[in-house]
Amino acid sequence: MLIIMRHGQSTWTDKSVNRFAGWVDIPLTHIGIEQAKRAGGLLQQSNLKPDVVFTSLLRRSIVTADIVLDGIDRSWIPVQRSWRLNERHYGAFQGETRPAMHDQYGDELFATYRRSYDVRPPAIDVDSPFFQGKDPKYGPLLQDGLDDKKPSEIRSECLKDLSQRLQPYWDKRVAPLLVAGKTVLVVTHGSVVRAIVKMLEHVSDEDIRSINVPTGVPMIYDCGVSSDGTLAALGPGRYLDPKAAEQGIAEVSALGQSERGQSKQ
Ligand code: DG2
Repeated sequence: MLIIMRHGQSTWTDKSVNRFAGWVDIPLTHIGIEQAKRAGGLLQQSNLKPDVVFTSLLRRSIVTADIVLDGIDRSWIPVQRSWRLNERHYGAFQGETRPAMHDQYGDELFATYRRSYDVRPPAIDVDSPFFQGKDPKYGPLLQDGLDDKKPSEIRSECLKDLSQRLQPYWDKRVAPLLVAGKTVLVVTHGSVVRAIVKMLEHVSDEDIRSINVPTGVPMIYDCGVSSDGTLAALGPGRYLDPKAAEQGIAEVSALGQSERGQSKQ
């Protein structure tokens, strides 16, 4: 079984701040911490016991996972962290507010940069304080045995780029555990959840544009094995708290409003 969730609310998904984060390593808010505790409670109520947990290298994912596991008394399970589970690199949008970018680029282009499958936001300048080129997280210590990409060189990503850097990690590290019948918890980011939903549910490039992911609500996939021995989802993902998910999805969508109050993703 796969339990997948976006981290709890971060300081930059708080609507009073409302900045694009991408690879900027911002913390959870108090609300985000409460969401993570509630997510732990939901796992407890459903008697879900992860055997292993995966996180990104960003503290909003790591701290959320720690709180969830503490809540179910499973802080001891093995953890695997990877930049491949990081949020999509948001390029030059990192550190900028959503309303300002909406107004600068207009409804269509803003929606395309935010939700399309294959259009990257403009690349971040290497001198930007929000570029991670020198961040030790992405430096020489990083060895995931999948040498196809240098994360320190990434300057912007679309969802397709994210899916391509995620795929080898998913195939080698995550999927085999699910195929072996383990319960796997993945605590990650909105775009990574979208990429995994796209992959498991065969969502089209067009339809993925309309999928938003709430903060801090676990979603479950029952997993099986297809005839060729690979992982197959046995049905669509289901949120453990559909009402909270619905509210969270509406909040994510509303973050994209322009300063003039137009509503477009
Ligand atoms: C958000 C996604 O990612 O922003 O990078 O700012 O899941 O890490 O909070 P997350 C970010 P939107 O694409 O929803 O605007």
